[in-house]
Amino acid sequence: MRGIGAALLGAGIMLSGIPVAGALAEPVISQAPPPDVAGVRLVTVAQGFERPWGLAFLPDGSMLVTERPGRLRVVRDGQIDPRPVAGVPPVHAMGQGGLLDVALHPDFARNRTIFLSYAHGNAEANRTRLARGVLDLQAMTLRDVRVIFEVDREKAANAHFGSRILLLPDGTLLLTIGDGGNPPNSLDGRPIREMAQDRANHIGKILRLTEDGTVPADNPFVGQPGVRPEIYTWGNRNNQGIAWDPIRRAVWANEHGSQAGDELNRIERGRNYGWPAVTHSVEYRTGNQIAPARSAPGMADPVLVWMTTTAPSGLAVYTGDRFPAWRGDLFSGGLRSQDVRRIRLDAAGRVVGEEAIRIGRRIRDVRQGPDGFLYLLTDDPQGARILRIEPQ
Ligand SMILES: [Ca+2]
Repeated sequence: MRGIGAALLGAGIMLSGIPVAGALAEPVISQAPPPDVAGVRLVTVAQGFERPWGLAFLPDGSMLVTERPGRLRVVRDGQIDPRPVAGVPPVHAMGQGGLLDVALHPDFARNRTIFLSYAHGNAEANRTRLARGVLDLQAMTLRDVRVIFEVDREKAANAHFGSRILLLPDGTLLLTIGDGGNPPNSLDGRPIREMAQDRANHIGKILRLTEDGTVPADNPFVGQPGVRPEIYTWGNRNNQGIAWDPIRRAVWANEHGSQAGDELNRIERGRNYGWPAVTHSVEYRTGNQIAPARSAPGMADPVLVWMTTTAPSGLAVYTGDRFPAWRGDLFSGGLRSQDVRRIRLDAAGRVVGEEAIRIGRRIRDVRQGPDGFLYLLTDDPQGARILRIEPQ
């Protein structure tokens, strides 16, 4: 393993020292907070949300924001419409649960359809659901709401719902499902996180669904006995950022570790991402080992591991014109680190550098706006806001 700090010190010279083909499985280890991104400033676009979670841009530049207690808000010209959108399904708003992500249908301009992910149920029996509906902005109502998917079983406690939605260019979507949390959280008499290594359930997975919530015929495990056909990848702890990379035609996702060991993964169909059989992270508080190894044959290694916990949430691939030097780089939000990490990738998708834009607020979501700026959704207990990153 190598530290990314060393790679950054020497800029281009040391970058050439990063192994190329043949060493792709070896993750870059981020051991310490990286240097600052220079030449940016932050502009507050709107503020006053209550525990916001997901941000989506409408074609006209206005925005949809989910609030975990169960409200869908509309932001126009920096103003939060005082009326939440009516018709949103009832949610289980407790702990990490509630109304979570929002995403637009690829043909939104014509069909006005959006997707919402959320926790459904109660403290003893809950699960992640996905619904779709037609957004009527004149009436501020969601119509024709249908629950199109729910996790195959209920769990107790209120942790790790996952819940990012990513529309793919082929018209299908990915939905991340968390592992249900660390012990003592359990299911069927065993630690619930072990479900991530069992493909007979949806827990601790990234799922691939059609826009109606059904199974695409070309999913990796279709037809395999005892394996849920919605599964796209498995062994995922809790992905709260996922993004399509149009330059490398790849999917990237960040993932919370337990104590330390947060990950950035390149998501490839049918692969096992290891949790909790292999991990760089350790148990909270005790620091005890979770897994005997950090890597194993047949399991996908992360491309980047954060050993200083960022608690990653929100992920964007920058493709805009406002920051030409950033094109093709990843921007990963940090709840705990209260920053946004710029992860520089080469053309093949290898990590070649990391920098930080320090925000001083918990970052829940990161999106590129239609104007080419980067937007952040903060999860401050009070005064949560949308920030825009602009050149200084
Ligand atoms: Ca992993």
